Amino acid sequence: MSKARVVIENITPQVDCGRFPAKRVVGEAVIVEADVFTDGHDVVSCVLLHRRDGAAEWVEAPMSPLHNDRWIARFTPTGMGRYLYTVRAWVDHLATSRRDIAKKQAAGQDVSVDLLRNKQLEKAGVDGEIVVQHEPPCIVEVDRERARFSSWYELFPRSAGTKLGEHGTLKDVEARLPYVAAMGFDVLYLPPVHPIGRTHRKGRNNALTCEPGDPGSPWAIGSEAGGHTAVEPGLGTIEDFDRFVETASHLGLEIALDIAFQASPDHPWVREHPEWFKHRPDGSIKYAENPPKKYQDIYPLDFDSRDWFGLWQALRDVFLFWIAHGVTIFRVDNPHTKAFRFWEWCIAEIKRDHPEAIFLSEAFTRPKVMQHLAKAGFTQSYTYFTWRNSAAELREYLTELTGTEVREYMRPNFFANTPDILHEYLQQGGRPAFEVRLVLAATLAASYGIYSGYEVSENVPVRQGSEEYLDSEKYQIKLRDWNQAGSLKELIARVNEIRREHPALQQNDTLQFHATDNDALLWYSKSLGDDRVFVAANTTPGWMQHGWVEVPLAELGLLPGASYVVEDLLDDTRYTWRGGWNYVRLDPAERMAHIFVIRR
Ligand code: Z3D
Repeated sequence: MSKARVVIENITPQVDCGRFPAKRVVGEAVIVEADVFTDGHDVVSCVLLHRRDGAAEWVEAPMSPLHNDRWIARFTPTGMGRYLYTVRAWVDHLATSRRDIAKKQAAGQDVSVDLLRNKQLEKAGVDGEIVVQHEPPCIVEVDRERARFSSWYELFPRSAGTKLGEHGTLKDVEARLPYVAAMGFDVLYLPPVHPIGRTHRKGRNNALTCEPGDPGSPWAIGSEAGGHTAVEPGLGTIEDFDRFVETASHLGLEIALDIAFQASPDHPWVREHPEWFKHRPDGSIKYAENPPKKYQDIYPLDFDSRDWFGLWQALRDVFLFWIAHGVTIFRVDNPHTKAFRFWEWCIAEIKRDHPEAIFLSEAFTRPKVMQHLAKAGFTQSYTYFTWRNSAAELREYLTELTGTEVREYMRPNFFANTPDILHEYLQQGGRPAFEVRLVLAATLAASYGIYSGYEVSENVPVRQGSEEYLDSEKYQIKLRDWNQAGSLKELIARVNEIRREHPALQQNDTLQFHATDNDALLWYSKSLGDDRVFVAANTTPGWMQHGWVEVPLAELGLLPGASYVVEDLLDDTRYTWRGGWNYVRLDPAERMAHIFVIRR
């Protein structure tokens, strides 16, 4: 019980009543708001308290009133790690007395008694008032910049060779690094690089039996050569790996590794830790699944194991092993098929000593499950982007991601394709579809990625109605001509350059869709400070689309009849526009999108 009269409610940002942290990057302000009020007419005062987790003292910042009893203040974390914040408030008797005296004086009333009372209050100060502090404090997890803004390229190292039928090595991938760097990517993501099992090894096109010489799926981890902390001998040695990471970093590329917690029947863990697997009454272990997908070449780990904590620690140590080899970005395979509390523990454990670590959640599952993984600590998340293709679907989905509280904890990473997902839209739309999906991914989301082959518009499915590639690299080595005519590599390089030059594209919070009179066109902008980028995109690769798009003149400080120049950053073309509504024409034969800035 307390006679405190002030109420503090609805602090934002706050995820699940403070159960999980919100997310920010270093140097990004945390703008804190709260409802603060009291009964009657007394004046309330409040301050924001913030501190780095582990620091002894709160830092105090005054809060300012907005409207409707809402207050605001901000702080800017200067380092990575967790920060705590809360709001402290009190009924401010002195401020109340001063306000009332001023009112009475203005009305010509006698204030002599009030002045005496005011003196007493001045002597008592804040100490004389009952201060309320919201408990528990809220948490914000502060990551490095790349957590928010990153451009990913995925390739299979074993396909990096130059001779047909030869297994590419890490040295071969080194030779391809300049190609990836020249396209402007900053994260190079590799599917698992570990030894691949032999038992139940899959053959080409997901065949349940393999032919001699078939390399198997890299996700079928573990053989007599080792498990999650070993390098597939066909790729090289751990020393080769270290050098590869080093060479990549000189080219501005960070390596992201795929961490897939599962085991081929030949994985050392199957023998050394039988208790980490679920055995059926006949002693066998059932293969893994992610319905409707069947992974006949791997065993799932059993998070119900009696030795669950031993398992947790071993999995954590896999991350620590690769961190010791210079990798701090991890794409985590099917995290929704592992215990959520394991992720919460594991990611926190790792970030305590390595706050620079970034975890991308590969979960294409129910929205709540994806969101929970983000709350549990995943830095970035794959999304449904591949399956949102019409303008209306994109508008609705992006509004959910960037315009609701989801944005406080889930950072989307828009992959335009993956080795598992070649969407029908790309299969049927050909090069124009690849062009527009690239521009959309790269301008709608601050983090995006492509899987190699995208730049040469690879679009042949294994069979009609399937999203799997024909002759998928998941089961065989593939050679390609990266210099073929029609490659999108220049467009990709330009788009990545635009992303680097325009801070507006390095965040998602300010995304706005603007009006157009053609439903097949998508017309949107992002802004940050003085930087503002507009995008017009044709979402129907088979058809020319034209129509009128509305420029928010007032927001830009332009008068209704003003004329101004819009410049397409993709090809430096300039157009003179006038007033709010202007005409665009996007013909697949010429271009699928404009990325505009306004020049005055
Ligand atoms: C995906 C992985 C590949 C093949 C399967 C094969 C399996 C194990 C999957 C399991 C998770 C994730 C990966 N979505 O490629 O599946 O497609 O046929 O059974 O080897 O690996 O790790 O992206």
